[in-house]
Order: sequence, then structure tokens, then C-alpha cells
Amino acid sequence: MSILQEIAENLMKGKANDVKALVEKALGEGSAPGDVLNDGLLAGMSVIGERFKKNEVYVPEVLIAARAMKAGMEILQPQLAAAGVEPIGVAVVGTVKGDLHDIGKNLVCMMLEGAGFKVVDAGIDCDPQKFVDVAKESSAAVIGISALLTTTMTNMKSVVDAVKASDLSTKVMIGGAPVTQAFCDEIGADGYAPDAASAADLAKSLMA
Ligand code: B1M
Repeated sequence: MSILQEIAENLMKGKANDVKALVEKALGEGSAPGDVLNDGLLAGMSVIGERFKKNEVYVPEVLIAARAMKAGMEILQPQLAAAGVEPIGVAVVGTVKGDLHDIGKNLVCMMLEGAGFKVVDAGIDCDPQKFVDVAKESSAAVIGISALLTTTMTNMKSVVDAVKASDLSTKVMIGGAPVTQAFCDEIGADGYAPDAASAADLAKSLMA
């Protein structure tokens, strides 16, 4: 097994310390930072994402894999910057106004990072203008909005409207337990994803 495959395997098992050590070793042995990212960390995270979609692994496994990815990224990030490796795009993610649930939103952030995005977490209870302002500041390609309550999902339309009224060309995707494709069509959002791994796929396709 190559060292990059070893990184992917250990990330899938959530072994943060081993991932960190393997990333250091791979860089020390001369692996390119972009290869360590794509064929090591992102390869492992993408398998976890697929397994999560198929209900073969659950939230805890995703969280520990994401923690291992973070550990590897701490070592890799400066090397990536030095090598001029850019994220595939910026995604701003937040929970809609009035809504304090953030576990699903955090999973979406992790999956987007695992797919190669730079993620700006706008937090919870975000009003429409906050999404617009953060997207402008970060030159975001995608805005992701999460809602867990039937009473707050309706606030997603205000975000879609605020983005349309601004000079942004940022795509808006939505998700969360009560949200559906029909609701997405109704409020004019650019896309709906039923789970965090699908959100990462959707974000990539919205950018394409
Ligand atoms: Co609340 N809560 N809660 N809650 N809570 C629910 C959502 C509820 C279904 C419980 C119930 O009654 N059975 C219910 C909503 C009913 C409804 O509207 N239909 C409810 C309620 C009513 C409330 C309060 C109003 C309770 C009260 O105070 N009377 C209150 C509201 C507070 C507020 O937000 N203003 C409230 C508060 C809370 C806590 C603070 C106690 C806590 C949140 C803690 C936190 O998030 N830090 C909490 C919790 C934990 C839950 C449950 C138990 C779990 C939610 C969760 O994290 N699930 C939930 C019941 C349940 O689901 N069993 C419930 C795990 C998470 C991984 O799933 O967020 O769905 P989820 O994310 C999924 C997908 O939906 C998707 O990807 C994720 C996984 O792949 N996804 C996206 C999510 N966002 C996405 C965005 C995307 C794409 C996909 O693109 C951008």
C-alpha cells in the first residue's frame, strides 16, 4: 500500500494521530502537497461521504474521520499555500434566521472541506444580509443554508431573494430535515441536497 493510500485508510478509521504522522512522513519523503491532499486526505473523506450516503456509516464515524482530516490539514495547509494549491472554491454555510440547530450544518461544512472547498462557517441564526455580506467578503461560489424547523425553513426564501437582489452570482443550495426538492423549487434556490455528502456533490456541480 502506498503512503497516500495509508493516509486515506487511516483517515477513514478516524486515526487522527496516525494521519498527522503519515502526512508528515509523506511530505518528508517528497510527496507533492497536492497529491497528499487529493490522493490521501480527500480520497479518504470521499469514501466516508459515499458510505454515509448509503447509511453504511453514521454521524459519529463522519465526525471522527473529519477530525482526522483536520489533523492532517494542520500539517498540510502551510505546504499547500507555499505550493500555490488553491481550494476548488469558497462555500459559505450557515443555519437560517431563527434556527439554532447546527449539527447537520457542521457536517455539511466538513463534507465540503473534504471535497476541497474553503468553507466559511457563518454560524447559526443567520439573517439574509449576513449570508450576502459573508459571501461578498469571501468571494463565495456557493452559499449553503440549513434549516431544521418547519417554522424557520420559510426564512430561506429571504436569503434567496437577498442574494438575487445583490450583485452576487453566488449559487444558493439548501437542506435540512424538513426541506424538500419541491420547497427548493418553490423558493427559487439553485439546489437541494438531502444529506451532507450530497451537499458536497451538489456544490461542485453548481460551480461547474
Ligand atoms: Co430541536 N427540533 N428544537 N433541538 N432537534 C428537532 C429538529 C425536532 C424534529 C424534534 C422533534 O420535535 N421531534 C423539532 C422540529 C419540529 C419541526 O419543526 N418539524 C425540534 C424542535 C421543535 C426544537 C425546538 C423548537 C424545541 C423547543 O424549544 N420547544 C427548539 C428550537 C430552537 C431553535 O432552533 N430556535 C429546538 C432546540 C434543539 C436543541 C438546541 C436542544 C438541539 C440542537 C443542538 C444543536 O444543533 N447544536 C436540538 C436537537 C439536537 C434536535 C434533534 C433531536 C436532532 C437534530 C440533529 O442534529 N440531527 C431533532 C430531532 C431529530 O432529528 N431526531 C430536533 C442530526 C443531524 C446530523 O441531522 O440536522 O437533519 P440534520 O442534518 C442532516 C440533513 O438534514 C442534511 O445533512 C445532515 C446529515 O447528512 N442537512 C443538509 C442539514 N443541513 C443541510 C444543508 C444542506 C444540505 C443538507 O445544504 C446547505
